[in-house]
Amino acid sequence: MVGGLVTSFFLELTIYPAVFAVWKRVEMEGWSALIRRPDRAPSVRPRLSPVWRGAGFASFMVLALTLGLVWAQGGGAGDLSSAPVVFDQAGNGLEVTLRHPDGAFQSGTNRFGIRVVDAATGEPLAATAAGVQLFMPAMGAMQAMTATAEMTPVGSGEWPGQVSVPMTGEWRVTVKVEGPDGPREVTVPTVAR
Ligand SMILES: [Cu+2]
Repeated sequence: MVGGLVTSFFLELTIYPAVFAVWKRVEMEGWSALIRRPDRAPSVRPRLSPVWRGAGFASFMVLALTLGLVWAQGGGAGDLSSAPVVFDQAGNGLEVTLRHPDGAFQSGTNRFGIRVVDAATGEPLAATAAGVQLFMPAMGAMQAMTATAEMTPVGSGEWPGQVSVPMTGEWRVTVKVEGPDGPREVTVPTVAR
């Protein structure tokens, strides 16, 4: 997502104005404007009034910014399905794959994705709900901690999620699904960096 923001910012500042300039030239002078004619006097060239140039540029910027934002936001499901695998764990008739853009949970806000497959058929599980919870047992004077993720269904057996992890260290991730054969869960140890 950060990458998308940087790229779209770069596009807005460099590529789009250049494309806009070429487009305007072609609109005024036809495609021949793209061919350089050194013999032509520069004063012959018609010029857009500054108002039109400003308006055109402003509308282009708005469009570019909107596209950039949509791209950055929509990054969600798309780039999560190719993100590094944190774990791929079978148990209770399920196979759960958890992906995270950084390859591991971090302390702070995390976006991640899970994919749940029916271990018997190898097909995505037709589950109606999924829950993901991180648990860290009490250690010395420190109380046990729980972090519950917000999951969004996006398709068969796939959910992107978001969770706020209070600290680095060893956590147990429990993935619960409400499948056709009732609730099932898989617990996997992981380390938040
Ligand atoms: Cu702790």
